[in-house]
Amino acid sequence: MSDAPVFVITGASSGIGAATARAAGGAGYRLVLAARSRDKLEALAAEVGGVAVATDVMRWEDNEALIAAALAEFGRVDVVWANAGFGATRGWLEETPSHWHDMVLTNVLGAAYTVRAAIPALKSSRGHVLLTGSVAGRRVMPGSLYSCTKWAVTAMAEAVRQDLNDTGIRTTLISPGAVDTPFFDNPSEGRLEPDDIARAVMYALAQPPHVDVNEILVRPTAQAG
Ligand code: NJP
Repeated sequence: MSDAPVFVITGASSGIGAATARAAGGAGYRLVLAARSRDKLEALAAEVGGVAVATDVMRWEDNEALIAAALAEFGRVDVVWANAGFGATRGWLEETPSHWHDMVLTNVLGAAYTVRAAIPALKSSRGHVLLTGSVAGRRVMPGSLYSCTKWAVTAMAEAVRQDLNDTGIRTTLISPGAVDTPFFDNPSEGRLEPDDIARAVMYALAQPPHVDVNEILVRPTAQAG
């Protein structure tokens, strides 16, 4: 039976999460892939291995079921990455209140739920928590409630790190600049590729146990803000 580390990724059906699943699968991790789109997850699992668990991170029960599925399949969890999230048009009058509702619940409460559900298993494995923040969680974007959600994730990473100090669990905030994924409605020149962020994640994971890379902020070489 394999003793390869087990990596749970939310937001794995697309973009940064899917690219990192490919990189981690190639590096030998056993994968647990989570998002709402079961069909995309199953296609990715067929390609890279691992299990697909349809999960809406806004729902606490789904996060519990995700970690339970990982434990049932593999018996342990070594890495959990709260990566699911999405944006909104800037401008305080631009998006519908229900879009705001789901964005805040996904980006903030969903991330907190995913980490919470995983902590008991991570304590056993002396594992690793990853959260996806943003450049927008390091500077204020005009009219951007999305930016506010990512400031909350920046704070969450440090709150979790301090809470789990002395447990052996490491905490890494991955803060991307613009990455060419379905996050954006339109393609554009000059963005990072999802693989660029996957390499940053793999770097943090590859460090020896006494090294905790607390944050990686990656911009395209030309990104003013
Ligand atoms: O975007 P995309 P990215 N429950 O749209 C999932 C942050 N970020 O890879 O549920 C569970 O390809 C969704 O799957 P589905 C960004 O804020 C990005 O760029 O099937 N899953 C999909 O797998 C986010 O935190 C940029 O629709 C839910 C995934 O989330 C992370 O990077 C810059 C869900 C989104 O994949 C990945 O985004 C930056 C839910 N309730 C930060 N709602 C950038 N692209 O430029 C959504 O600074 N998902």
